[in-house]
Amino acid sequence: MNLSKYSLAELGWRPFFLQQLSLDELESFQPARVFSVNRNQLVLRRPDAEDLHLPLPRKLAPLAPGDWVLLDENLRPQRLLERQSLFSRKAAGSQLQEQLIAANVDTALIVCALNDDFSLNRIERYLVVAREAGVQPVVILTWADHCELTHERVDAIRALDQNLDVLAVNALKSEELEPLNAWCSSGQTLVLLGSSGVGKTTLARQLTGQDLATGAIRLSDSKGRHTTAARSFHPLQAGGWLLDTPGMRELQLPAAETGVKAVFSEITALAEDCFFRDCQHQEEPGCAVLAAIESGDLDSRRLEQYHRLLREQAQHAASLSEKRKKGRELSKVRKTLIDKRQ
Ligand SMILES: Nc1nc2c(ncn2[C@@H]2O[C@H](COP(=O)(O)OP(=O)(O)OP(=O)(O)O)[C@@H](O)[C@H]2O)c(=O)[nH]1
Ligand SMILES: [Mg+2]
Ligand SMILES: [Zn+2]
Repeated sequence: MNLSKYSLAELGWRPFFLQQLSLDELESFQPARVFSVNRNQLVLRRPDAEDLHLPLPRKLAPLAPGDWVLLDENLRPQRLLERQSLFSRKAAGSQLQEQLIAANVDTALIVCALNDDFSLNRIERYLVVAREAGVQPVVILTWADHCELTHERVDAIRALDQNLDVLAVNALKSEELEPLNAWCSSGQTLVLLGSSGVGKTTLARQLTGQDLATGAIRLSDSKGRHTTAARSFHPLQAGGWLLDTPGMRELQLPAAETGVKAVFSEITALAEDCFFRDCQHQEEPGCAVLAAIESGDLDSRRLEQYHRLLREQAQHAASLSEKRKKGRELSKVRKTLIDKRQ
């Protein structure tokens, strides 16, 4: 038998989850953490017990890796506990569907390579997703061994947010990753985010000591080949848990107005001084944001990206609320039909 040797606290259990249990649940239910989810199977990890492999429970909302569920005496999942944080993205190729990436994450390692693929716009996009999820971001720049602009690029990211932790590394060298241990201690949950080929699995190999598969990038354009497909947690050598994710060709934002406003906090602060309360910072007179661009205090790239991300998330938020409205109308029609039958 393959018993888990972890305690509840080591699996990431917190008072936040305990507080959600009723007295009855405390007596007869046990918590378990979702360690991986795929199309039809769920793996749950429990303290001092074997992992459970179950079909996806239909009565629970869609589950994400990292979720906590309560099991009844027959080890059937009965309830999903409220999440402390949730990462989602707009599912590729779909207008409406949101794809759950990970729940109850403490730190998001946003990975970007210091090669032709480097992009401040993309880092900002990931930062928005992290802030929206309520998760602390740490930016890791890989391929520092092949880059002559490392210092400039680190400075450019620090200029986005003075409090942001940024680390430039050669991901193949474990000693360069030691500063990351600060976020990896026992009970901590981390997720790796970034495009394909930036070195997420290379980092995961170093931090977990496991032999995970990586893939060579194309030399012509530094693009990866989408080597990682599954999503499941790996134990970190420093004690926590790490979720490696498949590289995303295009991370499309879910509804994320709060995240955008937080990542572009200097624009949010300037907007307080705009003449019009609902100023869109496009061409209005008395716009403090446009004045800051004029005087060189604000980079016009920042404002363009702010507008772009706000627009993108607004489109998704609008289509979601349309979908919910349609859902409500449909359930009203169903109810009327049922009422008529009775
Ligand atoms: N020289 C150098 N090579 C690196 C570095 N980081 C990653 N690589 C190489 O880049 C290639 C791609 O790395 P992976 O770790 O598979 O990338 P990934 O982000 O997991 O890619 P997907 O799974 O496709 O999303 C591998 O050949 C790595 O050895 C680095 O810092 N320096
Ligand atoms: Mg990978
Ligand atoms: Zn304005």
